[in-house]
Amino acid sequence: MKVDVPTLVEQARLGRPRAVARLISLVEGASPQLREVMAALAPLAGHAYVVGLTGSPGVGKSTSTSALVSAYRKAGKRVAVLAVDPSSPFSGGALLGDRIRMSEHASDPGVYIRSMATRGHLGGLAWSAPQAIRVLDAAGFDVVLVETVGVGQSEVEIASQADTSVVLLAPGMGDGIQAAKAGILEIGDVYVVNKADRDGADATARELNHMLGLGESREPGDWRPPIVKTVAARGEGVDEGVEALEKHRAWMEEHGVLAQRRTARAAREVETIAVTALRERIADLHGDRRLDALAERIVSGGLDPYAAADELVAGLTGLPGDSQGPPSGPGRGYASPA
Ligand SMILES: Nc1nc2c(ncn2[C@@H]2O[C@H](COP(=O)(O)OP(=O)(O)OP(=O)(O)O)[C@@H](O)[C@H]2O)c(=O)[nH]1
Ligand SMILES: [Mg+2]
Repeated sequence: MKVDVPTLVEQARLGRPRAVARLISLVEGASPQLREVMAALAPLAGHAYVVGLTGSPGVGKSTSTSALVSAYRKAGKRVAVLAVDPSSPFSGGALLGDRIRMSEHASDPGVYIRSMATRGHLGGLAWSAPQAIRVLDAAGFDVVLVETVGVGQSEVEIASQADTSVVLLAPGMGDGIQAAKAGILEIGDVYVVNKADRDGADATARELNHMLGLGESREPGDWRPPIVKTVAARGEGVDEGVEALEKHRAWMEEHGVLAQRRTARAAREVETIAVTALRERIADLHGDRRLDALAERIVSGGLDPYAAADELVAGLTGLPGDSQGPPSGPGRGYASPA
């Protein structure tokens, strides 16, 4: 069904949750009208502070998110929560628990909570998360909290979408080692050891501190990620967490890092959209006469496959192909994103 985009955007701007929900559904469903939506949103966005929260399943991300929502609400901010589930093609199901965990905010008009599934989408998380974030940003939320379950690459991906990345760990989950394995130690701007009411929280914090220190080659003025201990279920340590976030934000602003990160994020977004578009065009070529003609020339020995691919890419993009061939041997096709 065709959507009246200007009206929808206007209503979202007024904070109408149904309009916001509708726009995010357009993102989730990769609607053909997204182009129009994004054009309408572009001038409205760029104000929200985007915080990513990631960590192993059950570490306390949703509980912490809910506690952060309370803290920011107390400070008079409008807050949106985007719970991204990279493992599911359906939103809702797996995140039902989150909704219960955050139900205390359900009737607060200053809070918007939404879950989103990304699996099975072209471009996945890298494609859909920034667009959903832009919807929330344009809708006037001061803070957007993005919760992602730590499954492999997704947390590193989500970190690249946020202004500030929070990595959560909990004692007794072997999280320290897992964090090192998953590359999480590279992405945290703030570390939280949650469930500090349990044994081993100090040891986890120490281990983390040690691991973070190992790679240390920081210049004066560089950001040193703080480690905050919390009992999210009781709201303990949450104020310290907010303080760490605000410090990081101030540091980023002071050092031009915020603008840098946002520019890098936009660049990746454009890249993802462009690569997706190219890939679609290339996928459309199966059975295309141009492709068949090139293939016939390869078979007859008149053309090598790299030169043929160059010709194809040049024909699709209007750009000359890369005649250098692939950087790392066969198999790295033109359509694969970086
Ligand atoms: N003891 C203790 N339990 C906590 C604390 N914070 C959260 N929990 C509990 O840990 C469980 C998981 O919390 P969630 O907030 O759902 O964790 P999550 O990281 O969002 O989980 P997924 O979204 O499933 O990955 C719940 O039963 C919480 O009540 C805490 O500080 N201490
Ligand atoms: Mg959760």
